[in-house]
Amino acid sequence: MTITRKDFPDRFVFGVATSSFQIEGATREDGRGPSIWDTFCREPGRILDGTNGDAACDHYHRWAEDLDLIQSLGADAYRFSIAWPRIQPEGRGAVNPRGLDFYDRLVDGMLERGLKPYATLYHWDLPQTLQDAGGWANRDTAHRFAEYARLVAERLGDRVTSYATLNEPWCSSILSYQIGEHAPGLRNRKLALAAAHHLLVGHGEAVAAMRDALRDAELGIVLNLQPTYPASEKPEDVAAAHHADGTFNRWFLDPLFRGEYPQDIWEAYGADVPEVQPGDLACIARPLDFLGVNYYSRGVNSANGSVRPPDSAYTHMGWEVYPQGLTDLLVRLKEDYAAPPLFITENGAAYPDELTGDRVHDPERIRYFESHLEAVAQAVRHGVDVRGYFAWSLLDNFEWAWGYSRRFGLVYVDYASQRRVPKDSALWYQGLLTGQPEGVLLPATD
Ligand code: IFM
Repeated sequence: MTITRKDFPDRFVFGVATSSFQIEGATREDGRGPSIWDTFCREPGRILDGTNGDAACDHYHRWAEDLDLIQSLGADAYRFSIAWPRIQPEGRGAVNPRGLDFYDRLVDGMLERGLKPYATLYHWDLPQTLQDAGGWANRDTAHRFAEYARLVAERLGDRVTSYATLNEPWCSSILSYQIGEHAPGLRNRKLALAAAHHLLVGHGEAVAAMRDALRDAELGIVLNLQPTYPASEKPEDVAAAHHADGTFNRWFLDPLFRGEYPQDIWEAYGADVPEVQPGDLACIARPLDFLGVNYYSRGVNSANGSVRPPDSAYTHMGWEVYPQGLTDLLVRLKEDYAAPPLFITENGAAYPDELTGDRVHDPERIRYFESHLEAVAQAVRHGVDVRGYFAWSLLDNFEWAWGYSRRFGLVYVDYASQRRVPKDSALWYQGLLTGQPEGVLLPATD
């Protein structure tokens, strides 16, 4: 299979994605306040390898070199996130000018290199002071988020024209407040559903605030979506897959694009459902300019729980490689939700990469990217309006509860020296983007 840019529409955007906490480091510099992830990393047993984000990829200091790398890939765009605790160390009120200055420099650096900035406002690094007041389970956090969104829009709006409010609200609610794997590490379904609702209200309020501050910006949200399939045609397996789809996908898609929660799941949640105030659903369902889709794998469900198909390939995360799921998902978003224009805002795979001299050979990752890009192209051929694709991730980075033990980067990071070494997949991506199969990336850094 050889995929080329010609398989995509003319103005299709290709880029790479990262997030603030996973790469920036410098967690105590230039007035940044503590985030819930700084706190969580210090709790014993939370992070597989006992690490934290203090240094991460040191992107806060090496951003220019990292932007050079993105440019040398031939990318059109860079999806990055803004750390709320750099802008408002307390999560409310006073603004930290040095935090805004950092993103000013970063955005200017992108524009100088011909890269279009795609900003995400919240990729999980909530200011700790807001968590001390209940975090997303407290409705006030939604209002604070809209205030922060407006501050960012007012400062960057003359140069950044694309904003996603939230990254993956399923993770920052269910995974964080019910399953306990992510900060703040709680195990309480009622709080998780309150958090999910307040995240969505915060999204809606932020969209309103940014529409007010900016004339022409494109505003959207990024969801992690996982199509679910029944393990067999037995009615109980079909019902299990439908239920899993409801809790994972429809719980977020339905309020955003239909202005209602899915009735079957609402009933299943019983007394744990969130308090929905008058006007909330209209606020959540405000029209958007795009939906960002993060796709990694599918789910297969039976009445006895989730199933791992035995003949499939799996990544280092243990996630099944299933590109057809991406086509199915994109077609469904068009057919069931009449979704706005779509971007694949994340897609990629972790493998246990090894540095051999100056090379990292990662053929499985290349195959993963190729097959998923083919899946996107297939959805486009079905008439789905997909506008862009961002590979996750530019760099190996802090993979949350997995610490630095899982590598998703196109570029290998030697954390001891902070040396960056483009992997074979980076050369492959550069070949796709520039049309020059023998492209030469920036050499490994010292
Ligand atoms: O690294 C994460 C990212 O922060 C959010 N989406 C999934 C990625 C891989 O787990």
